[in-house]
Amino acid sequence: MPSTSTQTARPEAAGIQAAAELLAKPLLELVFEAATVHRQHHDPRRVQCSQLLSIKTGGCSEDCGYCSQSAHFDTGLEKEKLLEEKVVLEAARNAKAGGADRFCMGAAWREVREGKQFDSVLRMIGSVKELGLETCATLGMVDETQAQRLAEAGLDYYNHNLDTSRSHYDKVVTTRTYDDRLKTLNNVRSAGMSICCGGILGLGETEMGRAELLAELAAMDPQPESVPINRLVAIPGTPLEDEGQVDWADLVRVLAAARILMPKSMLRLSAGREQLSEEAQAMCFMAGANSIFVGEQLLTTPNPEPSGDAALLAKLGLAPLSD
Ligand code: SAM
Ligand code: DTB
Ligand code: SF4
Repeated sequence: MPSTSTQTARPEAAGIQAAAELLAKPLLELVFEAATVHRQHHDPRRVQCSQLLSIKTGGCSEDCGYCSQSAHFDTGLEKEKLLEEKVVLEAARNAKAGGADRFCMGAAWREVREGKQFDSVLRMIGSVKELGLETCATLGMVDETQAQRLAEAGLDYYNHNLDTSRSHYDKVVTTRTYDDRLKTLNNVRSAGMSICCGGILGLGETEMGRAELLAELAAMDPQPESVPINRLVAIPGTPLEDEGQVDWADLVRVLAAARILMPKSMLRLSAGREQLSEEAQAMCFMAGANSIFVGEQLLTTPNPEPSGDAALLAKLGLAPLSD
């Protein structure tokens, strides 16, 4: 399909069908296939470790139905100002000391606006980079100029998730469109940054919806360098507070299919690890996950204890990239 854009190529029906067929395979056959692909493209004993920090929490004008930080829902979260640069730098230093190789700064913004706050974020990125960490930010929508400024400040990755399928999107978010998301991803790519883009399982989507999301991610050219697969952390007060937990086997299925469809991408077993057993996490790594969030906190919700993660990786014979 000819396209002038690197990011907005729509998945062909065949791509969706291929993803659906993978998801329908017997679980262990699928995991074996994914593990084989994983070994052709990655060192299966290495795990990339990112640490998150919410640099601007709460009060967001978007209505993402899963999010603790949307101003549309009463989740009990206190709205905070942008953190001071020295606080962010201290957190990045601690993340590095704890074994993270990438530091990801998240802001509850609908979009970036030029001004003092953005200038401050640009300085944060520069200082984190100087510590010798990879840098990542997730700040909502960005235009071409803003993406360029982020790249010039030293930003390696921009996280902007598609979250779910195009067909399910407006059941989850009404304040922006799927094409808005793709536009930002395009701007990020044009500025030469790497893309971190994935989704959330447990938003009331069907299995076909998961296939659509996977096909949408896999159709990006080039494919995202980093693909986070989040398991919904149900937040009281949000429209999705009563969604049942995604079964671990379905999470493994999606990770395995993602590994086969995006062989070179780093695949992150992302939010939702707190509620996953060690055995289930082991299966996720077997299926090709090779990246996690480390540290006690994600953005506004807890993550597994660092000591427990270190013990789990050691038990499985895995090592952080920074080792
Ligand atoms: N405001 C920016 C945006 O939406 O792009 C950046 C921050 S936002 C919190 C980053 C991503 O976190 C979302 O796209 C979503 O995939 C993920 N996320 C947010 N709340 C979540 C939850 N309760 N469970 C799982 N993932 C979640
Ligand atoms: C991503 O895919 N997951 C991260 C990161 N990108 C920014 C965020 C997870 C947030 C989980 C809910 C919370 O802690 O607020
Ligand atoms: Fe705002 Fe991002 Fe949360 Fe949506 S996911 S409400 S854009 S912080």
